[in-house]
Amino acid sequence: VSTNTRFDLDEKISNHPCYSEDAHHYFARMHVAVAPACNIQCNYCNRMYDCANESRPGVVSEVLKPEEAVKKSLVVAGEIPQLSVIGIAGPGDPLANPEKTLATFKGIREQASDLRLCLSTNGLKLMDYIDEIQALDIEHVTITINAIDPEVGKEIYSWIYYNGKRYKGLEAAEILIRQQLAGLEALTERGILCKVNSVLIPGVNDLHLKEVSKVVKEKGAFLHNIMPIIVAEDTEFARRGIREPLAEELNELRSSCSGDMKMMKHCRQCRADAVGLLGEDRSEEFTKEHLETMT
Ligand code: CLF
Repeated sequence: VSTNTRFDLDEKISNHPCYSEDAHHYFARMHVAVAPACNIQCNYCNRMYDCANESRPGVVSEVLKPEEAVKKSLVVAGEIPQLSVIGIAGPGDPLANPEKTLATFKGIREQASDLRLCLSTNGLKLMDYIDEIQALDIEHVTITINAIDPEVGKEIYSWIYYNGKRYKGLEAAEILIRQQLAGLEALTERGILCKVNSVLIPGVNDLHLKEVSKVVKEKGAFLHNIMPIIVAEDTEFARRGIREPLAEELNELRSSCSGDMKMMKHCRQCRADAVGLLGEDRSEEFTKEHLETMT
């Protein structure tokens, strides 16, 4: 790694609370929930709550229009000086709502150029938006990759909706995984920092995640975040009797994956409308209703 590249990297992560464990004590992020639709069905999701890809399932975020999200970003940046990152992570998939997601990022880029932009996606539609992501200077992208083997993937995803067609089973998993890995490579080639999230699902992908970690590292991921499944009511995995992993199982897996790629250990599985430092939730202070009285 040349000195310049190292400097660029340090600069990019220095105030991002998820990418730098040190930064998370001092810098805050806000998620704006502008993306309600989704283009895949994961077996850990019941579609009533926030997406478990990145955000905490079991809570319902208040969905905003792009202009409301831009306004909220400006107000909250004024109220919370540590705010450094605006992320879009749901409550569905941001790139299944491309107009809303891109209009929001564009508005923030134009009106608050010092905020970093962060995107979290299942990756199915990433390849269609690589140019836009780069043009908007979105420096951090998270892709949730729960499997790289379609045989494992078909146990996790029940269907995908891709280019106007619904796919199921093995074929769905093959397309999704192919698009995720292609998206990861394309982004890292352009110098966009990528984090991979994987949901640890005991009995489904626990023995496979080491391989996932190895492959995503080869494809350029900067950070791997293995998150424990939260088994929500009325989901396919709840019906199948899948359990949540024990803390020791999670720790053991994270240690066994950590080669020379960084493993994230401070993730707090935020809501799709989280506000504040990681681990503190100030979303209730900045609801639509409150914002109207503030401006
Ligand atoms: Fe949000 Fe995600 Fe960006 Fe962070 S959260 S879109 S990378 S700004 Fe962070 Fe929250 Fe864990 Fe996500 S602690 S759920 S890793």
